[in-house]
Amino acid sequence: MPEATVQSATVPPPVCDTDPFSLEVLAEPHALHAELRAAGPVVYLPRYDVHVLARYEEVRAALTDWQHFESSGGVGPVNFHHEKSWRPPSPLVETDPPGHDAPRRVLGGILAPPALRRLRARWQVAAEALVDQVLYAGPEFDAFTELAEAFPLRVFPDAVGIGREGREKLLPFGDIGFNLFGPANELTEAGAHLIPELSAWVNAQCAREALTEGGFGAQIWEAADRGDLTYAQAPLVVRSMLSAGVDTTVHALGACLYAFATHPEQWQRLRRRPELVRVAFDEAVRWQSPVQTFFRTATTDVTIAGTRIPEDTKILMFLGSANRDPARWSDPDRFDLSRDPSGHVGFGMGIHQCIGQHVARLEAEALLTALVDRVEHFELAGPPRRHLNNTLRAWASLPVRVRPSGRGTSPVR
Ligand code: 4IA
Repeated sequence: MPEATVQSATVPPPVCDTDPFSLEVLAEPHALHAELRAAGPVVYLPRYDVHVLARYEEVRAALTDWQHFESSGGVGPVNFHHEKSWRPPSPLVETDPPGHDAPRRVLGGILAPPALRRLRARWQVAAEALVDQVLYAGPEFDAFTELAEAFPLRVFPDAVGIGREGREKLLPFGDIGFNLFGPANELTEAGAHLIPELSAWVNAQCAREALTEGGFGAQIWEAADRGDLTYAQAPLVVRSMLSAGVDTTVHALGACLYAFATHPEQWQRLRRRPELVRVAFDEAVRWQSPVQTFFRTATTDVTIAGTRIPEDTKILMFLGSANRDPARWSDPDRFDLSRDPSGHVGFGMGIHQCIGQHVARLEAEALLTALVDRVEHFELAGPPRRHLNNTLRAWASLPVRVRPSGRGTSPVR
């Protein structure tokens, strides 16, 4: 095709000057999302020299087209083809086939629903004990710190098989990692001084000797023994679980608890039909999108809706915006258990779709089921506070007041 034809077939995208990673937008992103969706299917952001996708259809299409929108160039704004990452690239989220296949297959098996079945009863008991303990102390508490943070920290590090010492470093490590999937700004600067210590601790937890027998981590090393992974990949796959598996679940549970504290009628619906817990979790993930954004790199010149995205440049996808696109969802800003939230892109889509989602669902099911039995009514007892992060829609505090049903057991400690 002659060059002139290519040129004339290409339309310049609308330009947006707003910084999506400014603290103001991170605190309240929905107005910008609506503006980007209305502007067009592709918008150019000169500030970061990236094309952005904020509509459901285009976000989904890019997520499922790894051949044109690769992850190997990094899923943040840094282009790994030209600049070094802050850490050795993840063999899962920062690679593509063929390198991606073996780590994906191994971890996918370890975290698949049948493999998780042995955890269900134990996690249910742990959730009931935690909820009983919190309710015993009184009807007002911080549902974010005491439940959404506390529950994953009680069960997930044990399931991976890391030691007891230093677990308080997991959340700050995750926070730093998710900030670094965004641009250098005051949030990345605030965490920079902690990177050496936190990374050294996390890397030490990934060593074979640090992992207890039978846990997810030990199973990854056994896969290396079988030749299903290289010994160089094994610790990095353990690192992926510790990077991606804590903060994400914590803020997704925060999203659930915020949803029910602000939608008491939806809580009543869940209490009448507890089999909706899984729908509730996915609807909360759609509605809040704990992971808001991710980047890809164009492997060739790619044309989306007439706009040319040049080879080797970055594309920014707004998962949180796609999940509230009125062209895909009716009344998208409503948290509603009567809708079918499947098809949301809160866990991504395609070959990189969240590999830990079954673990997250199991944690949510345990915690929400324990609460359904024990709490008749939820409400906010004060203003909830956000925690700002470049990638996560996160919480700092969620004060609630509850009316216990009186069906709990005495606290187990
Ligand atoms: C990794 C997308 C996000 C949840 C994520 C973060 C880190 C890693 C994977 C996924 O380190 O592999």
